[in-house]
Parts: sequence; structure tokens; C-alpha cells
Amino acid sequence: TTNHLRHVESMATMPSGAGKIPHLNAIILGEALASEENDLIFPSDDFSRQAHVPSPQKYLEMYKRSIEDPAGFWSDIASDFFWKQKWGQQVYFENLDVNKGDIRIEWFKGGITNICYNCLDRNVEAGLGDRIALYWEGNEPCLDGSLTYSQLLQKVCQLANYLKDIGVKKGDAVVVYLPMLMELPITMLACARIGALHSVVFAGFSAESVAQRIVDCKPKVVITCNAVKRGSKVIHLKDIVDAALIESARSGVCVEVCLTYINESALKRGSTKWEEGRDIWWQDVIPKYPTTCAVEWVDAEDPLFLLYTSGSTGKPKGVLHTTGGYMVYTATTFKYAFDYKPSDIYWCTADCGWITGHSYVTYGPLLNGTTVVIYEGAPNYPDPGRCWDIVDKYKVTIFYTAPTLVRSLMRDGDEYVKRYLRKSLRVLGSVGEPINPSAWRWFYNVVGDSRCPISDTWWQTETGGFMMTPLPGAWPQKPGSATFPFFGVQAVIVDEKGVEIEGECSGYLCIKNSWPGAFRTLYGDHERYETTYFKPFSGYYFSGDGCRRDEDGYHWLTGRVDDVINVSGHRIGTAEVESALVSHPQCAEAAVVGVEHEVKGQGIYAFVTLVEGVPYSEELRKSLILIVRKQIGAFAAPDRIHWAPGLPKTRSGKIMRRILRKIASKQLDELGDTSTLADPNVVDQLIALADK
Ligand code: 6R9
Repeated sequence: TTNHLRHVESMATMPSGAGKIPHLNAIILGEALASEENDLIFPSDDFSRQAHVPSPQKYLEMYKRSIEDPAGFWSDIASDFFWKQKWGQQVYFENLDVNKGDIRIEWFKGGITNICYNCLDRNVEAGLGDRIALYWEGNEPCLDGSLTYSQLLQKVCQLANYLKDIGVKKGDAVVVYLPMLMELPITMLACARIGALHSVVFAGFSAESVAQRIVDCKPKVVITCNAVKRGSKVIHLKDIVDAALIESARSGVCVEVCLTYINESALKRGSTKWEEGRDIWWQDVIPKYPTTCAVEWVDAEDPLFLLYTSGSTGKPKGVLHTTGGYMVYTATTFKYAFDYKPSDIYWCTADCGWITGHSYVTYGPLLNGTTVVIYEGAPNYPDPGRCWDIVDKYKVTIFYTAPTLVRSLMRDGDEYVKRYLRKSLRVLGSVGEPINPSAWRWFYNVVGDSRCPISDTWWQTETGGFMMTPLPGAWPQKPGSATFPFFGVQAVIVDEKGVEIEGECSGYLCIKNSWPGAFRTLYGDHERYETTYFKPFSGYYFSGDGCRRDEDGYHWLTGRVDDVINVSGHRIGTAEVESALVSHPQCAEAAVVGVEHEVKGQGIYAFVTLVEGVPYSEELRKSLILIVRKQIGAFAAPDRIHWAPGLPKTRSGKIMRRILRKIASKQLDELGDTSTLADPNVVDQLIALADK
């Protein structure tokens, strides 16, 4: 086709310097691509022509500059934002090598700004005051609302004034436990406006998880709502916060104020427990505050937020992001990865409780002046056509979601999709886990009518923004590949010794340099930050993911290489689930592994050893699952409990998870060498109990 030729042609005429960037070598070899024709999906000429980055050539030009002159590249972009005072001489500072001293990353230090100002005031002043900032779609199809940029600014100012009034100051933490109401981004922005750090806890976490986070960051105020409806279920969020506050008080952290929004559509005001002196109804106080509020100007390196995420060991880690670099990075990645234009209507299905909701529901889009759709409810309520109903209702042009949702809607059948027009769609996006080629094709062919490029964005809570993503107008796509690194990101694949490998290969995905959106530390534990991310391969940021690079230089993420499992795009540490299980009085030991799951990507498979003399029963199985739900949240409940009278261990006592993974996935002919086990018989015993 002419399309194809155009791409190959443009690749063949790349500037010669491009060849020096190893992972892009293959792209300039038009023939390599031609031989893979069947796997390549090209953007249409019309799409490419209007795109910010219309060709691989243009990408290369920009990418090269971003690597050769990061200071120049990023300060040019940063100049589009409002800075009360410009950053100092040095645009950035980085040390990623533990052998050369403390790990330190700084961008735009000395620059004075405010991200809320840049999201709202700056856009209102530029004439976008009447543009819709947020469309809100309720769980029930008849319920909706919206706020323009001016209205959003006023709401944010009212809350910011209240927070200041009760003594929340720059640098203080605010814990937020809210569902997808407009009050959630309002709260985040209000905190940012006054220089307070928000710590949003996904409203699916249990009271104990909320308490753990409160104890770690000691907020003066917790912001929640009485209840939310997801599908036909009502979840009483305030009750969960009440329990969390009792729990955290036991650990010596007393929260003074619990500001509670009344979500009338889920639950009437009178039906929630109330503690005089501590609890405040949002609607009683916030509307009384002035609708303007002076901005707290902060340094680019002042903290913006904390977000807890799971690691392979121990307690969740408080990932800390700062202001200036995060602002520039989320805005820029959003603009290029989705080819954002002012006429777009954008919907990301992520909850603000996760990093995707921070960077790509709230900050990245609003910084660009985008009209954002947020949805309160479940994606298949009242039926599996709901997403496409919402797409048609708001004329959504960019739709960003997770593979787990794609797979589940794919199972429900094409007819739910075809019932709606979806004519407005022009770009699709995927995040959270690798998207398998068959789900990719369904998303592309059925949802996008073979018309919309898919941006499969690889990134992490820690990275703040996209690290690898197709640029929809530039790249021919390969279903399931996140393609190439974003501007300014030197992604490399290293072997187990930490040596970079070139060309076609597989290994550990690392980043060689800093980028503006990188996290700066783990809250209160810089040592753990260095140990987890920078010590495994010295000189590099280690992502924890495995990656394969194919003959054309495309990157294929292969999943976590550590003990983190990815269930429906939610990161869960096996250690956290194990620790919940062993807190059950009848559970002596637990080993948790991930197994392939048709819809969720990975499922949680738990091997449990019981206390001597305790018989395994259905009732016990249920109570083990319940304890995990209670301690972490329903989304972390094991899919399968496997009773294990003994676990396969080395002579030094280390559990051989490799063997457990094989047993869990029934790959019994791939158990490998079991002779190093302290007691090889336990393996047969486990296999015999597999169906019990
Ligand atoms: C943004 C987010 C991070 C982990 C990451 C990786 C997996 C995310 C992916 C992907 C393949 C993609 N992951 N996006 N794997 N392709 N497009 O999900 O952050 O919750 O911190 O999870 O998710 O394994 O390491 P987070």
C-alpha cells in the first residue's frame, strides 16, 4: 500500500546520526520492517498528516535532541508553563550511581511555580474559562454533571481556603479516600494549590491499609465520602475510614478532622455514623468559603504527592513525586502519546487512587486544557455496553484503559460494542500490564473500527509518566509492543550482570538517565529507594520488568521479574498477601505466586501450610480469603488456596517459588531440578493435593 511505502521511504532517508542510537537501528532498515509486513499496522495518511509527530523521522530528530541536549530540550518545553521565577543555571542534576554517592535527581531546581495554577488559572487566563474541564458520569446512567475550567477553579479555591483555615500548611500530608467523584480531582488540586501533599488511597483498600498509610504520613485531615455505588453495590466508605482512624489512633496517630462529602445518590446523609468534633460534612462548610484563594508558590523540587505502591518485600512504599519536573513530564507525555488537540474529549477509565489517575486523569490532561470525562461506576453496569454508551454520549475522542477491561469486554461479545457508533474515537490507549496481541486486535478492530492507533504506554508509579509508548502518528504498530522510549528516556536492556545488551535480546529493563517525572525518594526511607531501584544494577534505574527487543528494535514488556504480581493492572506484592495469610491463627506459612488468568492477566495463587493438627476445610479456605480482603482489600483476595502440608525449600530454607509457579500453572513437566530441595517428596504431595 502507499501508506506502507511512505513509511519505509521515510525510514530509509533518516539522518545518518540516527544509526548511533542502538535501539533505533532497525527502524531505519526499511527492509526489516517490510519482511514483517503482516505484523505491522500503520496509521492512516490522514492521521499522520495532522499528528504532532507525523513520522519516525520527526521522532528521531526530537529524540536525538532530547538525549544529546536534555537541558535544552526540556527547558524549551518547560518555558510554556507559568513560573513565578525561572529555575537556576542548572536545569537538572542527577546521580544514579550508588558508587558515586547518594542517589539524587533534581529538575528545574530554584524554579518557583504551582501545578494547580498551571492546570487552572493559567488556562482560564488563556481564555479557556468556559471550556468544560470535567464531565462526570454517575454510576446510574441518568446521573451526570460537569464543571468548566472557571467553575473548577472556584471549587478548588473553596476547598483550599478551608484546608488553610483548619491549619493545613505547605508540606503537610492530606490522606484522601474518595471514589471517582469530581471532588477527588478537586481535592488533589486544592492540596497542590496550598503546597500540601496529597496521599490518595484507592477506595478499594481496606481499613487496615488506610490505617497503615495514615500512620506512615501522619495527616491532620482525612477526606472521604459517606458511600459510593459501584454497579448495584453500595460501599460505605466512611465506615471504613472510621475503622482506620481507630486503628491509626492505636498506633499513636490521631487525625483531627475527617471531612466527609455526602454522595446523596449512594446514601442519604443521616445513615452514616458521626463523631462530633472530628467529622465535618463537606456540603455544610466548603460552599461558605471564598471562591478565590492565593496560590502557595513552591520550588520545583518541593513535594507534590505521595502514592503508596507495592514492592516485592515488606510494607507498601510511599513513592514521592515533586512539582516542576512532574508537571512538565506528565503534560508533555500526554500531549504526544495521545496526539492531543484542543478539540479532543478524553476519557481514562483509571481511578485517581492509582498513578494513572494522578498523571493522566488529573494533571497531564488539565495542564493541556483538556476536557476530561470521569466515571464513577463499574464499566459493565448496567450492561457491558456502558463504556461505548459513555463514548457516544460525550463524543469521546481519546479512550485510555487497561487490558483487563479490554479482555473482559471482549468476552462479553462484539454486539455490545456494535450497538453504539463510536464514531468520535480517534486514539485508543492501554496501560497497566502487557496487552496480549489478541486483546490488542479486538480493541483495534472492534472498538476502534480499525481506524484508531493504540498507544500502549509502559510506565510505573515510580516513573510519574510514560516511559515507552507509540506516538500514534509516527509509528507502524505491532500488536502487543510498547514500541520505543519517549523523548529523553534512555531505555536499555541489561543481562543479570548488569551489562547492556544490544540488538535483538531479552533481559532486565533499566533506564540510564533521569527524566523530569522520575520519583525522588521513598517517603521517609531514602535507603530503601536506593537499595530497591539503584543497587541491583549500578548506574541504572531498575524497573523490575523484563523486556525483549525484537529485530526491528521494538520493545515487548514481559512482566515483572520480582515478586510483584499484576492483577487486573493492580500491583500486589506477594509478601503483602503472605503476611495477611500468616496473620490467620491457623495458618503457619504461606507462599503466594501469580498464575495466568484469562481476564485479570494474573491471578493470585496461595500455598498455605496450617498449624500442626489443624485440618483443612472449606470453612478455613473461606476465612483465609476473608483475612486478605480485610487486611488489603477485595482486589487482593486469592483466586485459589492450595493446602500445602509442606513447601518446597532449599536446604538453607528458601522457598523455591519457581517450583510453586509450575505447580500452580500445572506445567508439571517443567518442574526442573528438584534434587536441591531439602525434601523432594513435598513436590509430589503438593501435586496430589492440587485438586483438593
Ligand atoms: C502505570 C502503572 C507498574 C507495572 C510495571 C509493569 C506493568 C504497566 C504496562 C505494563 C506492560 C504496559 N505495566 N503498563 N506492562 N505494558 N503498557 O500501571 O503503574 O501500578 O506502578 O504498575 O505495571 O509491570 O512495572 P503501576
